[in-house]
Amino acid sequence: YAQNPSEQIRINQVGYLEKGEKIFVVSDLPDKIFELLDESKKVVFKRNLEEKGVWDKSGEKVTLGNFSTYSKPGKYTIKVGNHVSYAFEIGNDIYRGVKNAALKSYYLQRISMPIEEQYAGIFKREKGHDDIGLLFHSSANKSGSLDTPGGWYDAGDYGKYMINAGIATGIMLSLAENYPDAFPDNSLNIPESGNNIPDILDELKYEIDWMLTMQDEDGGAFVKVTTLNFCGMVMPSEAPKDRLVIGKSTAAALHLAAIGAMASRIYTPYLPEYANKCLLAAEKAWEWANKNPTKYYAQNPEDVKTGPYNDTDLNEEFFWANSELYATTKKGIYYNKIKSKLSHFTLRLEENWRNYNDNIGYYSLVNKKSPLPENDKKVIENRLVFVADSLASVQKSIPYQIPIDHFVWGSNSDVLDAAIIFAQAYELTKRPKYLKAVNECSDYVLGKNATGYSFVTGFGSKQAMRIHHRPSVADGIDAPYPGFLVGGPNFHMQDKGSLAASGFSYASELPAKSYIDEIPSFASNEICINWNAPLVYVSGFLDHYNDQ
Ligand code: 9MR
Repeated sequence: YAQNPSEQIRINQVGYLEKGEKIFVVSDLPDKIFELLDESKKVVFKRNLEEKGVWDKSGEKVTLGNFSTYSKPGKYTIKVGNHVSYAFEIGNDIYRGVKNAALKSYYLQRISMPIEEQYAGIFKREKGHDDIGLLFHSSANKSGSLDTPGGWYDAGDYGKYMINAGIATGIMLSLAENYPDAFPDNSLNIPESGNNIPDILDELKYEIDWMLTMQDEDGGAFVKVTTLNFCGMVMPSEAPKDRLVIGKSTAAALHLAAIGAMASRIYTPYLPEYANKCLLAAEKAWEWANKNPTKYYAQNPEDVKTGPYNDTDLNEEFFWANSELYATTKKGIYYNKIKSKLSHFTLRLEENWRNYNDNIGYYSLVNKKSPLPENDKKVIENRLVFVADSLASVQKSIPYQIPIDHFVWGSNSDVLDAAIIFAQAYELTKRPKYLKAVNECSDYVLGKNATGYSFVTGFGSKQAMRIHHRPSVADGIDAPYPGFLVGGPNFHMQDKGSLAASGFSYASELPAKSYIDEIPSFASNEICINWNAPLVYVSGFLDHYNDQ
């Protein structure tokens, strides 16, 4: 055999579920068959590889292997010619570790409390920012100061942004509502574990509590809390404290309205008073947004250089807020605003913070607990299944078996956001093909992709290691913080300049390979709360259905 594991066999490096789909990709090898070897190197399965031709997005000649019918748990490698893959597992708890780490990563991003060794092990760190008595930027049009503690750092930077907070918590609240058993109390080892509330709701509450502090007295919501510029690669406790409350926008208010409404519904059984508070905040934010429907945060003010999350098309945000408020209150005023749009469900790829929030609204409307009349649910269901089917046919046509072939900033999360549509279609129809489709998307981020990396830190044989994440860089520990999904291939490569300044360049500029595991690559190797959210969803979903 070749001495080292082969980079040309692209597998899910964590492993495959016993009854699940088991597909891998071979890049640029002429061989026509593959063998599955058990731990003693005995051949236990042998099949032909399927030729897929050359993929223009990666420039590779691709063949596909499928050993789905083999299901015996254990540790295996795949052999093609004299190439042998990394070792991987077949088992039913493949996603347990991934899902727990993916959600636990949010604890590590908490802003206003020390991250303690008993919960974080070697990733313990000092408290970052109190965010008490922060001044307003002129764009917020407000005097005085604001206490706005808590929440999660957005990404590799130390900002907190309402828009991204909304989409990230929205996706995970949706999981928590559909699969209340996915992260029960005591599953995560976070400070609130043991309080009789599912750990996922404890973790999300840390962010929602912060979002509530961003509401102005008139119901509107401020846009973000950041310094004027991004800071250097220092620990949170060393980072500048002169943060400002910046902007006030319709989009921020609508994200607060949607999340407040979801939270009110989902926390009612555990924290009824809190649920009430969330609903009041949501209704106030909604009223403000309807009175001020075009207060866009269209771009950063000139002196502000942090993330803009700018959006001037708020149709999705209005739909989302209306849907959640309807699902929570059943009121006709909200129903009237959504009823003509029930058949509009679609996947707008790219930038879930801008484009995917109405999708969450549809998920809330169509789920079992939703008060929407059955005939209306049917309208959404038909459309959702139609979209899932079209994505599934795209997936079949792409050699790596993913439903997208457009790779922009955060593309890894686009794959997983699409996977959530398959998950929803599975929930509605129980057709196995959708479960398989989710599986294959998940394989992609764990190594079955054109870069050969597992894009989830802490998981897989060839993991993303040098992530653009200030604490991971500054903490002096080789390993990055675990459980994070990096942005992934991004053919726009907006960070070429920063990379060049540090002596790096992308090894390939082909779209599916435009990724580099180096710290300065903020456009392909950063982590972000809105990208991890669909990872939490998809791994939570697959773990829930691990023996189907
Ligand atoms: O995810 C965001 C991407 O869609 C935008 O194109 C990009 C540039 O505006 O910003 C990304 O979000 C970053 C945010 O602005 C600041 N925190 C880190 C985010 C992930 O890179």
